[in-house]
Amino acid sequence: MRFDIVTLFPAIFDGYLTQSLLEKAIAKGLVEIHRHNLRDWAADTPHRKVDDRPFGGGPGMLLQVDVTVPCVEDIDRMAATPARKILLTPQGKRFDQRMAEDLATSDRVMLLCGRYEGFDQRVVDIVKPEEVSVGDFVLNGGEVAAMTIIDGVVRLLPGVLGDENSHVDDSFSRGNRLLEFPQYTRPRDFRGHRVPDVLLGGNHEAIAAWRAEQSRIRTKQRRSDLFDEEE
Ligand code: 6GU
Repeated sequence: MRFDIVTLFPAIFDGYLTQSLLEKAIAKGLVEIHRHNLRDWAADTPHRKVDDRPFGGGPGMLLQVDVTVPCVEDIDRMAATPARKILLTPQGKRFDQRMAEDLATSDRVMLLCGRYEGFDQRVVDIVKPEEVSVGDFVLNGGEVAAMTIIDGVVRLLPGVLGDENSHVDDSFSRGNRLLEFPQYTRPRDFRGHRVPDVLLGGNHEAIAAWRAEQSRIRTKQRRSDLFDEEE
């Protein structure tokens, strides 16, 4: 799977791409991540401007359509097939596990990271990206959101995680829309905080029932909205 990231701050991704799981996935050839500095598409003036003030007034600066659209078109031509395009914005559809699972089936995803007040609306009208948000809060730019999406998608690609099934039981995954149950390891007793007896008894049916019940209790207490969600 190939990701193309369009950003004014490619260096934000430096540490992330050289971190263990991503670095290994890249080394194995399971994923390619290409960063593109939007400024490289700026007109060749001394300041290489990529943004301007909004018509009609208002705070902040907008990323310009005549810089962004040619950038997207050029990147699309860098591989055999055009990319599925995602524009990161707090105005977008909320990213969730279902979207991660769907994206993991794509060969190529382009992530457009906004800064300032965002992109000129005509970028959306012309490129027709999916607009995606990672939650109901405001970030300084799309870069951290793009990393969130890459992180959520890459771990679903076959061969990336050590154990092929290790994401099947994850909270929110297809087989499980509830939160995970609590887990314990040694020591059995730490300052009087004891591991629940059922987990030490070796009765696998009882353990499975306890875990299912704990998942239900947690989900009801913390995320009752997940119970109302339809498939
Ligand atoms: Cl995708 N971008 C920005 N700037 N803020 C956000 C976001 C995205 N998702 C939630 N907040």
